[in-house]
Amino acid sequence: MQLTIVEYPNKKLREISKEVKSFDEKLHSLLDSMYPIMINTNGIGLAAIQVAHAIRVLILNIPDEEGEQTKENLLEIINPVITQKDGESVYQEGCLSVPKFYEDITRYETISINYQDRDGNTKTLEADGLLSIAIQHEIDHLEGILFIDKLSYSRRKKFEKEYKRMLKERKYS
Ligand code: QAP
Ligand code: CO
Repeated sequence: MQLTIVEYPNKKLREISKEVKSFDEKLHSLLDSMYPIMINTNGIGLAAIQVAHAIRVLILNIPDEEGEQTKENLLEIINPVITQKDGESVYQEGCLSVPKFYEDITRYETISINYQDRDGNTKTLEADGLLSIAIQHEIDHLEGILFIDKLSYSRRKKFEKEYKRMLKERKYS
């Protein structure tokens, strides 16, 4: 399946993604195609809406202690629901749909989620650290929310200005 990353300010990113009900070949094909595009663009997390599919699907591949990103650590998360959340942590986030921009964002430190895997089996996962941050970032995508929406008014203005400049420069290069 040929996929391309949808970039801000494309309105597609504002769509609310729909619950997955069929855990079929079509879903597997989408998941299988999302992984290489995430890896090739140096991502650690990707939601289906970022490749123009408005369904509640996300993948995560967090580097291990050695900094290695291995497919054994790939998480495929479908229809996630946060069931517990606790604490606060700040992390400098980025997003494949908002290239070249990074900002500190406050999120819950630890979360628990219920979700389904590619075969529809129900799972639970408790996460902290970068995994917890990444899951919250990707679940926001399912609601049409981007990390830049969480910036203060002044930082958001600064972002819009820098981003416009970046897009303009990219057009002429
Ligand atoms: C979401 O983000 C995330 O601007 C995943 O030029 C971010 O994979 C979760 C990326 C931070 C937790 C913490 C961004 C690649 C990748 C860029 C990503 C870029 C190239 C972002
Ligand atoms: Co993102």
